[in-house]
Amino acid sequence: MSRTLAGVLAGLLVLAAGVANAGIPDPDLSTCDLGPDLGMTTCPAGDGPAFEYITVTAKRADTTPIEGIPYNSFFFTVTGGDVTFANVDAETDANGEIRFTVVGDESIATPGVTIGAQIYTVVLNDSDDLDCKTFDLFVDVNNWLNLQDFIEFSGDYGLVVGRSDYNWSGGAIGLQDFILFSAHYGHAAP
Ligand SMILES: [Ca+2]
Ligand SMILES: [Ca+2]
Repeated sequence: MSRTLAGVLAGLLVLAAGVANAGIPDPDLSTCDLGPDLGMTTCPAGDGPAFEYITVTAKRADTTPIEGIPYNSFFFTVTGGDVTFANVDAETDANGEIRFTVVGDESIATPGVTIGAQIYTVVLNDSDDLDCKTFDLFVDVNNWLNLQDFIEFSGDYGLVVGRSDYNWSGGAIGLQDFILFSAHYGHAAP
């Protein structure tokens, strides 16, 4: 479905929601929030790891949460690079919340991207900065995780260096960071 057609259908859904008294999201009271992950690490191949989560909360103008809005009624605007969203939940829960994971690729430059959310045709007055780092930060930034990147990573191992803290654990470089790096070793941008 094209974005334009999706927007038109979403607009009709807003009307239907109003008629059914299901509630229309308030652009100021509805929010998008990041976490618990502190940031996203990207592979040039665009295959993860996934950032958990973008949580969008839908609330009416009277502050009550809106339950049951399906995931495909949510849209995102992203500046700073290309990312892919995947819904974790099928619809908003009793708190009006729905979660999405985010995966980026080599198009993202430090420090990251800014993400805004839209529910039906209602653009929320809330956006968040998602901090990003890449496995391919080192030496040549050639969109390929090769031996040079590994050598640089090895030099950071056991130290506190933000660039290699792939699991966003506060700067410490350890086994979990190595496991993440290893899983993407050899990957390159398509
Ligand atoms: Ca590289
Ligand atoms: Ca770490």
